[in-house]
Amino acid sequence: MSIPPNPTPGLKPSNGSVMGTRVLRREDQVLLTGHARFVDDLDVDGALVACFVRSTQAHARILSIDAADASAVPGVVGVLTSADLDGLMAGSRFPMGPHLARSALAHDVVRFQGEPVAVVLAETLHAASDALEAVIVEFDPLPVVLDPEASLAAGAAELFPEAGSDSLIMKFPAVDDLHEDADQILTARFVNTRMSAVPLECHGIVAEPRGDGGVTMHVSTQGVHTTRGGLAEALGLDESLVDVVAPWVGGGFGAKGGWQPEHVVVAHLARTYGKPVSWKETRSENLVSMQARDQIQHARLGLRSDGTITSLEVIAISDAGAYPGMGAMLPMATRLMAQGNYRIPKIQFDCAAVATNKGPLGAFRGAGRPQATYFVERLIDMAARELALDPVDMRRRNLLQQHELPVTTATGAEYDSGDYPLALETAVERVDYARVRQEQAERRAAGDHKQLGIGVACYVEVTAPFGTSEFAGIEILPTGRVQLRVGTGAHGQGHETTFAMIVADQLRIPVDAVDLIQSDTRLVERGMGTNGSRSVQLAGSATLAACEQVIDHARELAASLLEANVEDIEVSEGGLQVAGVPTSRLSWAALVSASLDDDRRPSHLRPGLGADTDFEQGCSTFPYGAHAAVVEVDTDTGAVELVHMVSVDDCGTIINPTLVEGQQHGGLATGISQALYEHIAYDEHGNLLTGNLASYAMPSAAEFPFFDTASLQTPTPHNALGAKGIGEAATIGSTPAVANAVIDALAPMGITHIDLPLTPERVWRAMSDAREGNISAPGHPWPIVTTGDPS
Ligand code: MCN
Repeated sequence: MSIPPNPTPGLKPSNGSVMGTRVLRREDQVLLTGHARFVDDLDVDGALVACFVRSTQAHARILSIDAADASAVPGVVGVLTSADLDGLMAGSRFPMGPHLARSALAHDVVRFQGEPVAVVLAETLHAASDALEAVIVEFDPLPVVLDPEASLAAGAAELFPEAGSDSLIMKFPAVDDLHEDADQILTARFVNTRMSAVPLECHGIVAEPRGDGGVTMHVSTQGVHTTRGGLAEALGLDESLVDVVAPWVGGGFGAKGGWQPEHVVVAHLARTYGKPVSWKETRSENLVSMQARDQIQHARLGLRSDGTITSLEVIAISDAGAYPGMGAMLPMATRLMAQGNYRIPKIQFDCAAVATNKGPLGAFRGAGRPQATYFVERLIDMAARELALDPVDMRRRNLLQQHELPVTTATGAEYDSGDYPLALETAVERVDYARVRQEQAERRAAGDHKQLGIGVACYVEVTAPFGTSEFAGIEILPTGRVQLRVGTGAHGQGHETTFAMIVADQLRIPVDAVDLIQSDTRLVERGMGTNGSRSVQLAGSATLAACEQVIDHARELAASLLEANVEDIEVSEGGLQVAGVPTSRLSWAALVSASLDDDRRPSHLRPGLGADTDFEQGCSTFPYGAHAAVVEVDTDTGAVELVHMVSVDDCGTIINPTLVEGQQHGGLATGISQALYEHIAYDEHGNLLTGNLASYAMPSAAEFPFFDTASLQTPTPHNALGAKGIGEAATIGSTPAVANAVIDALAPMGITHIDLPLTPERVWRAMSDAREGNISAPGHPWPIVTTGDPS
């Protein structure tokens, strides 16, 4: 197979279009010079400050809350508990029924350490902080549930007795004779770590009461309209009475897609007290509540002796934490992607979500898909070892070929386009696979204390999985500048640049002549925000469609003004012209002013040059890629060093290669970090052990080698841009690639698996055990998932 030397698109396509070129991020000027204003920078006159009293217990009944001393602290305006909030509920994007619903402040029972039980409202942050210390909460501890498998097996209802169960089970119709074609079945259990999204900016809100009983909120959020909908419902208000504005947002990584109970409380207080109220989350508050992943999979892979995969059986158990919502839905995304890039004729995949006394589980970069790729790619490596096949060969034997796409998988994913073998071969070539294997053999033979490991992983993922339509509107102003409004909300991705490029390309104007308006419900009519790597394909396509409508309209106007046929009017640099007659042309500014002039505008045309569109893609898209990692494992200490990381990613047609590479780099850091470093940990009482960045292992750039990235471009047929998403892709393939590399280094010791993260301690323990001949076989019984609604 021939490999393109560097498939990353070049600087400038030959047709002169700005699309696909390395336009520098327009937003960096304001960000790098410190002029961007985040929620914390908003200085609202007379704003009161809210701080939350949080549970010290993981599971307990609240016996009493004594706020007398706290209320007496100078500057304190009030200390409120659930009893003072008229039954205010937090609301949920994914409600799981009345028995599992959450109070905005804990009512009677707390279900995780850090759950808000009271709120202090004060004139200053200092007063509020002092008062927090003076609130005395008396708890009566309840049994703490931290093991979702044990809870599922016992059918426990410790957290939600009224619901009758702490588990939600999603069981699908049985696949007939599932493993009948298998010569052997490989069994394994995987734990996908509990992590935190750790955006640079934590949650924050400033809520200002409006004169009409409504409220305007500045919130650090990825989706202002979703946040408005949720807050309006929780407050019992019509949406017209709620405005949500996101100023600059310092990262979200999927975890700022909705709203927090704290947001609801703050908005309620602003309306009740008739004053602006702000809340700025601390890092430790963020770490107790912004948690994600945490899924256990029990898997059986059916195999023929030649390495052909025949079948897959999985039970995925999501540890949904204290209040199942998003955490109960995520296994469904895992299920959708369970077939990976392979031909697997039969799949039985059932799921359960279990409530435990940990922070409520939410979304985080990849949201359900990394869980799938991790177990699929670990299984393939295990199978290769079992069958004495090279892991790359094992993949080659089972990969779906380009001509087999589009295809609907056994779990219902509709893969649109891709060349999975090309991605794998590109990664293998770039990592210099044969040479690294050779060096590995030499080090093994020499008994080098630093052993080399090489891991590969293929992935396919789903983008635009939650909502396949998006809004965009454009307006050309009399100055010739263009205003673009989109329903998505960038929080680091560079949309100001990307969407401006699409408009610039269509209207043949400079990228700098486009102003992006986003993340403000007062200025943008509707939208579903930024999540699931949906923005470019959906809002970008809506932008393209809006431009086309404006051009159609403007061509009619120009034809009339230039006394030419509409068919002869074409877009030229900065305006429209009669084809082949550059002297007969009108700039966009001239066209707008003519259009606003009743005497010059033909009567059948409306004034102004603008268009609003809702692009409906109607389906998701499926980017793919392959990653390869080379690690050195110190067999004395267990320390792992990542020495080479190759990432080959497809996101369909690329708008801006520099921004795509930025997403690849960020995604890789997240995925590698899950493999090696990050892990939310609790002790046996449900105390969070990783409540700050000294104990939660957040890596910096110093922990990584320079990433070796390449792009493939297989356009999707589902939108005119040909674009799929890239925002999460590199996260998804990198975790299993690195994990496979570490296990590969340790293979001669007989080690077949270590649960993430592969910290020096875990690797060292596995090596010590192996040296003592203690290799653990799958010791966990297959979980029984018997009931549930097949829907
Ligand atoms: N792009 C492109 N061509 C394409 C697709 C994308 O040039 N075919 C480029 C564009 O420049 C676009 C960027 O890649 O600005 C990301 O586009 P897309 O894949 O559509 O993803 P979204 O813009 O919808 O971003 C969401 C995605 C998600 S789900 C998470 S989580 C995540 C991520 O983006 N969170 C981020 N990347 C992040 N980056 C930063 N800095 N901060 C976060 O919180």
